[in-house]
Amino acid sequence: MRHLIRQCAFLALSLMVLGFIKQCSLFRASNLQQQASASISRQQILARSIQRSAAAMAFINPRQVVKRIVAHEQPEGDGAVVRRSIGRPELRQLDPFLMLDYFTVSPPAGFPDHPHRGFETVTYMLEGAFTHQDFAGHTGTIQAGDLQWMTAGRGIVHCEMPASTGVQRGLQLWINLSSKFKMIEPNYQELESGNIPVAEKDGTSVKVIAGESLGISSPVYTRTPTMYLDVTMQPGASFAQEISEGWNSFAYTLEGRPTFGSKGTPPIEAHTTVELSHGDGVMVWNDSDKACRFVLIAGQPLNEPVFQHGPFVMNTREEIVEAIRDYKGFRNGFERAAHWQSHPLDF
Ligand code: FJE
Ligand code: FE
Repeated sequence: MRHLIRQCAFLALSLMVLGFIKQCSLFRASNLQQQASASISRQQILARSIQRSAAAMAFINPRQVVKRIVAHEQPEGDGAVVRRSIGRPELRQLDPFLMLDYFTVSPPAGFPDHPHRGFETVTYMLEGAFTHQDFAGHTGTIQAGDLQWMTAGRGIVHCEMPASTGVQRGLQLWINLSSKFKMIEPNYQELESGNIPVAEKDGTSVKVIAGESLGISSPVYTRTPTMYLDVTMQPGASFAQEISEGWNSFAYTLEGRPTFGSKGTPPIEAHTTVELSHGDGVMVWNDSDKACRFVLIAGQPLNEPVFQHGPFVMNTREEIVEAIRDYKGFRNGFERAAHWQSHPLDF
């Protein structure tokens, strides 16, 4: 009898121990399962964040919008109309940029004979055609999509006029030259539309006027390191553009409503200048249902004093006085201004 009781107690104890062991293993299994599912979701989170950073946060320090200013129409030249981006009172200059004008000109309006010294003018046609003539016998016509990159250096006298009837439109950017290049010989770089490289990716098309975008480089030589892109984005497209740290940058919107800097910030209407903060690049989205177009411009600041008197841009007041004296006295780069006048155009 005592033997039977001992056997039953042993059996009960064994069952209890077995149960306990089973519970322990179950606990361990479920704990392992939890750990496994935790480690999978951590991996997934990591993968998702890598994807996100590649698509939307391509930069360590993405540039953001610090200023947005609408460019209203104003008279300029002889009967021309411009929307001034850089160069207006709220955006006096953005080193090395002195001016960006979106010009609309119909004959007989235009920009008749006038001088330049100390900087570069970059004329990019959007619609129609423009002819220039200078005092050194250099003439040419640029059509929609063509570019003229003119280094005025020590002196140019020229005219810039419509080359046909009706409305002609374009952009003219003024880029300052460093003191060591202000008095160099004048130079022209002219690119027909077909010679401006185009980069395309996922609904974004970039005409690379200067610098590099999406692995494509422009052949234009920039004395003042400059990036100049003409960007068109289809609805839903996003675009990541690297911009050298320390360079100043801005965009000028032509069509549609692009979003700059951070997704969800207000889209920018046409004919608005957007000044960007410093950083290693900028993100742009087209979250609207129409294509958008803008120019994105960046340059290495010169960090030099700027003295400007109309079309003369130097470092000191004395140099400006000298430029005016040289121009009026046909000296020091302006010799050929003595016997030159542009010819009227016939079309
Ligand atoms: C000007 C000095 C200038 N915006 N946009 C003084 F050089 C000019 C001038 C231009 C200009 C030319 C073109 Cl093609 C396009 C421009 C200024 O030529 F208008 C003033 N008042
Ligand atoms: Fe000019």
